[in-house]
Amino acid sequence: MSILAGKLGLVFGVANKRSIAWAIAQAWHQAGARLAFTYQGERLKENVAELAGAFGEDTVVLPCDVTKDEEIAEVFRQVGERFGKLHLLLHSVAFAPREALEGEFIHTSREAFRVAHDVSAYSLVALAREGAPLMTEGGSILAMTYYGAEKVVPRYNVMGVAKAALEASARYLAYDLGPKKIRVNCISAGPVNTLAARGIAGFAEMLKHYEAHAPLKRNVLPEELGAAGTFLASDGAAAITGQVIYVDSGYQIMGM
Ligand code: NAD
Ligand code: 0WE
Repeated sequence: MSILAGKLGLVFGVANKRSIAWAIAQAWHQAGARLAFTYQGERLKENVAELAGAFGEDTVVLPCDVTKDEEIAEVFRQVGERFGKLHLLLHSVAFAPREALEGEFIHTSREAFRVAHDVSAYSLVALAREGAPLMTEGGSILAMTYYGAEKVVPRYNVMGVAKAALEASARYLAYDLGPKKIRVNCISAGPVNTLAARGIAGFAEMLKHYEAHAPLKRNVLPEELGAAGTFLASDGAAAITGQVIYVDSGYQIMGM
């Protein structure tokens, strides 16, 4: 079932094979999309090039630190040159300085707040603005978020505030880009053991907490994020925009 046949996509946020971006990229690829990838810095170049190579040796792989306007501009210039147009864009990028994810939110420094919002929220606005002109046949922009945007998850701290900004940004972008048939949605994922999650104190307990309390009594699988991402990218979701879709084993519905 090639529901994304003929679609051209650009993926931000692959660090390694455990990245949520990689799970969604694989699903998009299996659904027939042709993809290009970006990586954050030299350190990740080989990793991403090797993974992307699985989709063919000529897969486009470009550097992009999302805090750098010049790098963003260059990515879309290159994608314009190689693809000519674009249908799908995945934003699977987040960062807050480590010290901001420890201890109390009240101690968040001005600089940590700025960095978290720049990398994790503003970047969606920048990527949407630069990507939209290539989405001449309409498109689907997808961003990854987390429940800490709407309820307090101890130690998620400034990332929760940045995710709230990301989700609100997705709604305003959905309004701006709707007339161009470009949809903007978020997937709110339950916890997944990735590079960004590893080393978070208490992460293993969080996985156990979901197993105990989520209606489905289990954690989310990366391929389930891929399947949801494929649906949102497909014409089956043609009338869905500005939404946050929970792929979290049902955890978000619980009050206790
Ligand atoms: P990951 O570490 O594999 O991915 C995070 C990515 O962000 C990396 O590829 C990293 O290179 C990129 N990144 C950070 N700063 C960047 C910058 N300045 N420029 C460009 N890229 C930058 O971890 P992941 O868990 O796959 O995270 C992907 C997304 O999913 C994030 O938005 C995260 O908040 C979200 N999310 C994760 C979980 C989870 O439990 N793992 C749950 C819900 C949502
Ligand atoms: O969005 C995230 C994590 C994003 C993240 C991770 C790190 C670790 C390394 C952002 N910045 C950094 N900075 C670093 O230095 N998640 C949804 C996973 C996550 O992180 C948590 C969680 C969950 C869930 C942190 C505290 C509590 C829960």
